Amino acid sequence: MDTLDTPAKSLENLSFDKFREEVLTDFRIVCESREASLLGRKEVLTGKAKFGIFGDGKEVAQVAMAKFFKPGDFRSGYYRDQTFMFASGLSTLEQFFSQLYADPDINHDPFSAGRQMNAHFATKFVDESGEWLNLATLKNVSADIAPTAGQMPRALGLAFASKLFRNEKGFNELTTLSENGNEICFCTIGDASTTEGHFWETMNAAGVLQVPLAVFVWDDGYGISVPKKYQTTKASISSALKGFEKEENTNGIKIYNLKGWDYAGMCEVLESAIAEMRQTHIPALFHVEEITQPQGHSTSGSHERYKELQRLEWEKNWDCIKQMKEWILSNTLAEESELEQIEIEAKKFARESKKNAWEKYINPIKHQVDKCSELFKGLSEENAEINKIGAELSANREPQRRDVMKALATAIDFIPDNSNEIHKSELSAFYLELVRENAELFNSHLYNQGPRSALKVTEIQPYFKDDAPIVNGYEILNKYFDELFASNKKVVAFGEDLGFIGDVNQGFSGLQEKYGEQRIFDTGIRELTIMGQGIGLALRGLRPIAEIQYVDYLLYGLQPLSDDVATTHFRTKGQQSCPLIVRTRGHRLEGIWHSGSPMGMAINALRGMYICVPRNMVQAVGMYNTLLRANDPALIVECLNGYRLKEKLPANLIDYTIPLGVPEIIKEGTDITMVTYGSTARIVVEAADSLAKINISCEVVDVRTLLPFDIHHKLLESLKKTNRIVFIDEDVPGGAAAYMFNKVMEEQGGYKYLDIAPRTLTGKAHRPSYGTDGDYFSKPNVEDVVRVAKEMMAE
Ligand SMILES: Cc1ncc(C[n+]2csc(CCOP(=O)(O)OP(=O)(O)O)c2C)c(N)n1
Repeated sequence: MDTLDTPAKSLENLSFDKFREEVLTDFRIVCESREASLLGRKEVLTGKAKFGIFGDGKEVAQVAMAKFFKPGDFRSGYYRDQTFMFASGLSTLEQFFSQLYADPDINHDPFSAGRQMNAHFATKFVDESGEWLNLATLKNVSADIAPTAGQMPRALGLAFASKLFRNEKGFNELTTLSENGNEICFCTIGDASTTEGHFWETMNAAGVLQVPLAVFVWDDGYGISVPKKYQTTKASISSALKGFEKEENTNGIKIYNLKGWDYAGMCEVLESAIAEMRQTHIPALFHVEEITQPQGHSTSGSHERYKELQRLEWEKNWDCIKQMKEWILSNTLAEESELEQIEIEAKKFARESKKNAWEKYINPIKHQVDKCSELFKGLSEENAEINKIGAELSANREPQRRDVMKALATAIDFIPDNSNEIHKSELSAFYLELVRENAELFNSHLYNQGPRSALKVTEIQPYFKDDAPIVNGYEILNKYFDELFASNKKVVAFGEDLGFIGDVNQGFSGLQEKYGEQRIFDTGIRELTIMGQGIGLALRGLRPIAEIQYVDYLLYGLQPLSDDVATTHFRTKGQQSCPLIVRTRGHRLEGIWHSGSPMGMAINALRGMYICVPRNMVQAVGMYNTLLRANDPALIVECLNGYRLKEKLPANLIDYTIPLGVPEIIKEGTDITMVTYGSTARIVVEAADSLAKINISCEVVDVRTLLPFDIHHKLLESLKKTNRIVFIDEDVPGGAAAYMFNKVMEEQGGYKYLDIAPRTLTGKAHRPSYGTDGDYFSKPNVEDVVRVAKEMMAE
């Protein structure tokens, strides 16, 4: 009898009831998630959504994982993690469907405002004014990207931040960003994607650094259609990684093998493994095997094409939800009827969620259609063509914003200018209103737009005392970094040879000793994950300066910059910011791989970052100052041959700022505008000096930043005066000089002020040959500039 139960017994009952409830909640979540996948696929096949990729087959593993994901933790994962998001309370099914429909309303798709394919998740890290939220109390999801394994470098950085927060005393007071570095980064990846170098570089770095990184490999045996025997040595990522495994008295990673259908087994292992990781910061690989993919890879194909019958049969029997159900029944945690009821309810809930999401998506467009119909009414009588456009638009059962815009634009074109003025202007006004609305929905937030925009930083001029010392360029940087690290506690700097010896050009010389190894440190030779470390630290609210030793090696680190950093703000519609500063050095020096200036590559790959090309170190310092007062990410290319050139030391090193997108006239003139930047600036000035002797007056303009570019059209003003213009740099023909040319000619309308053809003078198409002569015959030199100027004057 109940009343006779001992207290111990009722406690046991209580915890049993709680346990049972938890299991059934998990069962409900996995069922709902499965229904979302099944319905999602249908929505694509019937044309309501464009593409779908779903998490069916991974549900049980993900409810298990979500149990140990605590406030403060981070996830860096990929497109299979819908169940994890549902189980963590970070997504509703309705939001999941809103993203599937590409709903651009951020209140509906809170991850990307319709900018990302479905199942690309994110949570909010910064508020509308760009201030970091209290991340230590939130469950945080860094925004997913589609390139497979692209989440790995970022995951390393997010985990690495915990290590710094735990070990650097100066960070102790940043309690809203971390609770003593207790946060784990949960990373997910498909088995085939572990084939990428990103995965290996990350695992190695994690093993070396000892950071709390929990990597879950969802192993369903295929990468789309290619089986893992073609992907991974020994067809097993955990076997292949054996040499990375931590042993007594070594660093390394822990390796666990789990079965994706074994709910109880996974919960048991994860409970202790994750708790241990919070304490020790030892990274771990959870190889979750025997995962299925019931609907195949995505809506783009069917898995019957590449899976054998036997495999398909196996997948049915070992479906994780089927197995979980059997486990619940065999442990008498619920009656079959109870589970069936949950399944029925899950179906209903998923259908309702889908319906709500669709209505929320389509209604605003239908309003636009209705308004069009109203406006067309006044016109259609006199114009059969408009009648037709209106009828077609109204008959469209699933109109898109594009259809509305096309109908409006076509109708406006059809109305003769002299007829029905009122209606034409009403139509045009509505059209323009929608142009603005759509621009905000689809094209905004590439950069910060609010108070933390780098373009809103107030300009403060460098100030030189009368007796300002004249020092080497590297000494300017060295003194600056010293003051910076003393005054801004959130700044950290790292890269190859940056810590102990203070970088290959001594910018950080002596500073590790002063500010400690947590803030200024060496890394392995691994540009990709150096960028990843920078990304993770920046997302978590610190101010990293991550170094690529020479710009020639930027290519190794370019992918995460282009795909991840440059898109962070855009793909989350401003909900995440990644204020990473990438420091590097480049332009002319010696040899094919120490004199590159691939700025065309950089500006094309990195829209979403700013690109600063200072001509000297005083300029560089001002740019660091500007960037550190804002949230936008940037690349700064210092002049490799500028570290030993003498410069005057400003007295207000830590205070002055260089405005981005504002060129500086470094020599005034009236005959030719010479546009340049970086190391070429000195060459052009030298040429201009000698041209002055033969009465050719050149105006030399240093654009200072390539992104943004001359936002106030200063170059146009110069061109209006000279009517001749040449763009000079060291990039290949058609590179950054062509970009500048395009900006001034087309965007600024510079062609109207030309007396002669505009020109570019660039490096050769090949990389520079070695040595002094190699440089002379490969890159623009003083004589080249003089020759071009003379030709232009003779034209
Ligand atoms: C860098 C890159 N290459 C190729 C693709 C195309 N692609 C998308 S998913 C995928 C297979 C990934 O398989 P796996 O890692 O096992 O994950 P699963 O989809 O099976 O969960 C491929 C090749 C991509 N997104 N990114």
